[in-house]
Amino acid sequence: MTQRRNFLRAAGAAALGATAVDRVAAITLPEPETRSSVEMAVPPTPSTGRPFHPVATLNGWSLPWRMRDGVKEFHLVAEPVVREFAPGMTAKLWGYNGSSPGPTIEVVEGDRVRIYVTNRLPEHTTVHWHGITLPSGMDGVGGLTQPHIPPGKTFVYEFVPPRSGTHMYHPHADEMVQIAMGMMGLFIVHPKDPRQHRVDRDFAFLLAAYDIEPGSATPRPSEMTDFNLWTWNSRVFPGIDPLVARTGDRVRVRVGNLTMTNHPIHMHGPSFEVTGTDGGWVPKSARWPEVTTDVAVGQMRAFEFDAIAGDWAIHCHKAHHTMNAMGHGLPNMVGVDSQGVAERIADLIPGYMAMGETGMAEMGSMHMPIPENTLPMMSGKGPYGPMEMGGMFSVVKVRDGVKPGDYRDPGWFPHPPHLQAREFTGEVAAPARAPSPPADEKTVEVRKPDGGHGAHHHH
Ligand SMILES: [Cu+2]
Repeated sequence: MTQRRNFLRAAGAAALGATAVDRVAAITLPEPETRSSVEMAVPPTPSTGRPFHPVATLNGWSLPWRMRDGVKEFHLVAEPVVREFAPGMTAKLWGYNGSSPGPTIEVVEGDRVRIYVTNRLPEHTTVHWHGITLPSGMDGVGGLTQPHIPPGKTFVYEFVPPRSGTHMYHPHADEMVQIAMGMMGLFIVHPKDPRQHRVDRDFAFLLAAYDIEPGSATPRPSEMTDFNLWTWNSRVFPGIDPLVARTGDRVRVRVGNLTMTNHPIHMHGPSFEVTGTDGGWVPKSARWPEVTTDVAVGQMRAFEFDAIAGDWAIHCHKAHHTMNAMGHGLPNMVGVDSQGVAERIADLIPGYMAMGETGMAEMGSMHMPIPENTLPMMSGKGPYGPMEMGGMFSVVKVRDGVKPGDYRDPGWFPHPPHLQAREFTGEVAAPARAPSPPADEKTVEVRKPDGGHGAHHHH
């Protein structure tokens, strides 16, 4: 009922707003598609327009379009949404068409694209098409290239993406709030010739960071550096889809960064090559093999590899980005025997528990009381126990028998027993150790900082 009312209100608002732009378009505005499910929906091969191989947006979907007089027409609706970050926690965000990130927009280079944007937010917005070369008046910078889109109004953008690549869209209006609230989406431009840059599987996700106080659901948009939830497509591990492929598949992963810090994305197993940036494709002669690629703020990277059977971790290599909230302000207790202290504090604060004397791994298996709508700091259960991960982490699951177009989780990898680490039960010889210097030769040098460049002397 509510959805129906919202739809009618949206349709009314859209028709009203569009009169300012195009009276004819107002009558036939494409009906906005809405989806709030977190289940990945890979679109079928397109039935209209030029053929392309659709991307798999992790926990996401692609926006359907309508062909009208040879133009691909999309309808984006900027609106408040509810997003499940992982089972056990939902957040009140802003997004597009029912989701954050908004639906992926997929077009082909040379397509004429028309995008209606209806604003159902409580404040004005715009949409910037990040990385796409277009007329500057279509660039979506509020105040600079267009008036802002007021609440309740619809604007229309129209352009022809000249080259294929990995791009994104996001507001260029009150960005600090609107991006911090989850407003973003992927914009993929496919090559005109589908044989060009062809891969078997093409995954895509956006990096987003949120600051949501444990026990609450709305991000604090004024936060500048101290975020506590590190997400891929507004999901955290174990809520992030696995990247499923068949042994030998050529796989592409496209990553865009709309957080306020860089993320070194690291993949276990085969090495990969960065084949594309937000500026286009990297020439073959300029590619090199690596296993980690740093994605800076505002950047996009597409990398490719040949899939090898197994369960391969893929994650941000900043360790605190593979954790959820509550990782904040914990004193470093490694190596500290707090036994006596804990007992004394427990007298004052019932239920007090000392954490982290032997590292933090124990937290992966501890059942601590946590506030409602809050995820454990580290979780994710594997076939051999807790994985002690959260945040920006997933698994590339490669199997021999996966059918083309099948992205369903195949379960855990059945390691051949002789190819898996196991306990050694024989006699363990004394391990080699680095010799430690005799105690009397130990010296401690303390150098006082004397400041600036003058501190460096030549003798
Ligand atoms: Cu990171």
